[in-house]
Amino acid sequence: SPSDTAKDAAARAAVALVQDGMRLGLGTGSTAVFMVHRLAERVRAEGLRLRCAATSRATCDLAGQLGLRIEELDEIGWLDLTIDGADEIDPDLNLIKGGGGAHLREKITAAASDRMVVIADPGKVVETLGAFHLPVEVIPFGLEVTRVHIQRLLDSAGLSQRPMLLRQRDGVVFRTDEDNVILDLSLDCIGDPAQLARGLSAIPGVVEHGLFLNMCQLALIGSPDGSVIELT
Ligand code: DER
Repeated sequence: SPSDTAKDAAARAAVALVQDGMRLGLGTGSTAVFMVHRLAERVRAEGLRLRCAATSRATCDLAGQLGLRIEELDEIGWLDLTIDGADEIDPDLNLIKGGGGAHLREKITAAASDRMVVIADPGKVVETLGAFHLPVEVIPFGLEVTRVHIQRLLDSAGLSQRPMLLRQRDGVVFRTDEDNVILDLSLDCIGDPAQLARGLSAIPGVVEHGLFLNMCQLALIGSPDGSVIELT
């Protein structure tokens, strides 16, 4: 499909940045799947020696099946580059991530990297963050209390009475790799992402939110015709 062509083009452009001996963070999601396949092709073709940390069990399993050497982040210690997808990318390269439910490990991994490169199709590029729901990973204990705290925060930010849905998958409550749950906040438009990020992080039951601010240095946006635009 045109979207797959765009994702694969972005994935190939990111994989072209990988150098022998690099320590890599491997992202999660459908665009990251293209990236892992293209990376495995390069490793097989060129005998690249890489150390890779996965941002989810799903990515770990896929990478392992494709013959990539996967290690725990703590075994590697620090990464040269993390390549990951995004749900929204604004002009400052601030992101909403978490559509695939992996944003906690993704943020830890990106924060353990010298560089974060995002790969995406054109539909992810927005003027203002918020049209995509904002995922918030929450400890199940005290979930309803946490909801109250989040609602009060949103009220204070002029974002009151917005849906806050407990994410389901296949009819049951979705659980993250850490066995937490996710509240998806429908905010439409986030005027001050930094303020919202600070407020969410201060709520006791909140583990991590999907706002990735000042973390991405380059976004590779693939097109259905196979070309790639670089946003920096
Ligand atoms: O869950 C995530 O953060 C994913 O990276 C997501 O944001 C992008 O997934 P996609 O490449 O399938 O759109």
